[in-house]
Amino acid sequence: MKEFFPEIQDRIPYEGADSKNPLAFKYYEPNRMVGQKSMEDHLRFSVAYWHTFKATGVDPFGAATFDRPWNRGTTPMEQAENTLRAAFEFFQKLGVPYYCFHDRDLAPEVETFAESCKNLESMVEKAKQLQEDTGIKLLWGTANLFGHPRYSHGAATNPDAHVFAYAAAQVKHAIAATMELGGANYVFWGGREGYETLFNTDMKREHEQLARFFHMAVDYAKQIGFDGQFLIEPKPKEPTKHQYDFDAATVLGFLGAYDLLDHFKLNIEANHATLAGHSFEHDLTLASMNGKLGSIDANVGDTLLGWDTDQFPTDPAMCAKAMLIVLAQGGLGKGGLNFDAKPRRGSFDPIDLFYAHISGMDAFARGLLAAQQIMDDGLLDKFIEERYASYSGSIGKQIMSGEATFESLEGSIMEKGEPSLESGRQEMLESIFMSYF
Ligand code: XLS
Ligand code: CA
Ligand code: CA
Repeated sequence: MKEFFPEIQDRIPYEGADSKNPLAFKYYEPNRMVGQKSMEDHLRFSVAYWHTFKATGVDPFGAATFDRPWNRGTTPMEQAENTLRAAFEFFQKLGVPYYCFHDRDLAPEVETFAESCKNLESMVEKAKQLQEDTGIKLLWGTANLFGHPRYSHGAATNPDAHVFAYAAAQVKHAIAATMELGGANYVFWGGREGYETLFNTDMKREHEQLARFFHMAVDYAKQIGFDGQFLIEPKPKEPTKHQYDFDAATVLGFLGAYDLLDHFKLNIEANHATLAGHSFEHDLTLASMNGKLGSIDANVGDTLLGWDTDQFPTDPAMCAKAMLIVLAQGGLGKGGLNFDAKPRRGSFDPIDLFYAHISGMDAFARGLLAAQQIMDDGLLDKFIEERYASYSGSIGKQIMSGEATFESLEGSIMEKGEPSLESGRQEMLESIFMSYF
């Protein structure tokens, strides 16, 4: 069978930290035990079908640059089949256990809805066979509800109920496809669910429509017995000026308000957290502390650019901060680290996809090793514990148990007077963190 990555003969090897070979792992050693689990089980890496196989390198100023031989077939379905073969060759050679897709990445959308569904079913059948042959699994599936012009004004939040219905029909098939492939999760990213101007938008109504859509998805999953985890992926802007799923806190508030909290967790993307004006670790913590960190889109933005650049992560310190949160919650469960990332437009060769993923995997493997060490040593945790120690003392206990009142606290302040001040020791803690690299 024709190979699409002939430069890579075998699986990418692990060569250790001293290696200078860009086609080898320096830190990612899938079977190495870190704490109680192997690296592979901690990190659960996944490749994003859309960026890695379907992105073309087109930007607002210029044409496609990416050389992707699998996208050169004669018919759209032939291209889809070649892409699937290239994808599984890539997953195996790279050594990743998972992948993710949108319905329209896997199978082309054509003239009629019925035909598009047939294409998807046929591609799912082929993907299922390749999953069985290789042991590679689906981390999550999703539906593309933003690319086609019909979704210009949103999908579930569209002012036209006909478009809502179209989106519902499409998601029905995307969930079924995900289930057929044993997908561990199903993702809802807000696409164009947001607005450009309130002159033409009824925001309350659109929120209610979105909630109805999610309830229907929950009902459908129950009906067909899909037991994967539903995930919502927050993003503050782009493509719309104001996306409804702005950040982790906004999404959790929305789910609570519409009685949906029990059915969803969050898929936190690094680049989306920073676009919302947060750090990656802020949104991870917000999700995790609410028991809602389900999965991660592992990428990074550019500090000099204010949009979703979806670059590969290369900073082990950022990855360590993320992995500290993941370790503290006992792992990602059904979730994983999905590289929702693409090489720059000028990195157009197929082999650039290997360089990019290898460095992203190494950054997270290095981050995991540091995070485990930091956790085992316990210095940072101990500092935080001691910082809040007064809440285990008498006043603190009364405050947190609900026993204290404004009046009782006034009494205690009359007696005790001014509190003594403690340094937050930020620079000391930063220096401890840095010592693990
Ligand atoms: C876009 C999102 C998208 C989701 C899947 O910004 O990251 O790719 O992850 O629809
Ligand atoms: Ca994403
Ligand atoms: Ca993104």
